[in-house]
Amino acid sequence: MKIAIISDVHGNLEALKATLEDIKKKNIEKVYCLGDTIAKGVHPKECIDLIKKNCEVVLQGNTDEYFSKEHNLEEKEEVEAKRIKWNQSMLTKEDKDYLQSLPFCYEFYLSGRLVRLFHATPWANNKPILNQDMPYTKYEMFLPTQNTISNKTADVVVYGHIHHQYMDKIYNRTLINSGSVGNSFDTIRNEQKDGDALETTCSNYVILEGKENEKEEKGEIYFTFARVPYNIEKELEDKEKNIEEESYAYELQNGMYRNMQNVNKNFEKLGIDINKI
Ligand SMILES: [Mn+2]
Repeated sequence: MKIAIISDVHGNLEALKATLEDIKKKNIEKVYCLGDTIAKGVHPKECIDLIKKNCEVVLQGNTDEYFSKEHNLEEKEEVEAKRIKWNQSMLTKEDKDYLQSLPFCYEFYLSGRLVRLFHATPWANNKPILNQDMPYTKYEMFLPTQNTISNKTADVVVYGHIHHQYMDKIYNRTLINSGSVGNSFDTIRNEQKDGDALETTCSNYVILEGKENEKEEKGEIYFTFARVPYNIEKELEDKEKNIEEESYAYELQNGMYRNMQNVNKNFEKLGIDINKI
């Protein structure tokens, strides 16, 4: 059984279409989505429709939850109120109800391993856990919480949210970030050391392969990291509809987060000088 795990489409229709085509070409039986289908890009509705049609499991990301719920806009800062209104203007009531109804977590067995999926962490859908975080922080990603389906410690965790694909082994457990379909970026960028920015700005997803529903017998299991190019300029043709036009185009074209100061703060917390890596 091959399962494609996609995440963080963020309203990028060209990236999603290229990814689904790639999945089809590879004869992958199932597609699971870890959330954040909307926000940032100008095609949230089209992306929701494609996700609904193609994904057997769809989880709720922080932006799915945030932009589909009611807000008291008077309490929000002007820029934020504008952002909420803009994102909501592209969704129907049915879309919003659908996003609100999505589950937090999904679990299944593959070749004798308990695989757990969620958007960001098992305790909240908006906390970034980075590849650079310490092993004891990463270990917490495997632990059960009130949001998980079972109260077991997972063997394999696949999550999204940070838009940065990686795999790590922590105490003989496997932690994978699927990367982002529509808004990929690396968490470390350095103008002198960076190679081809398009390498980063591809759609990223992960393929799991193993024996589905096998709880006991530890058989072969495969993790494949996919990077699929897509037509970035075509996606940006509608960018004047985007209130975040410039920062959005910057992210798609450079594979770099618009607000690197926030990322750098995370590194500072870890005692890492971003200029020295
Ligand atoms: Mn997210």
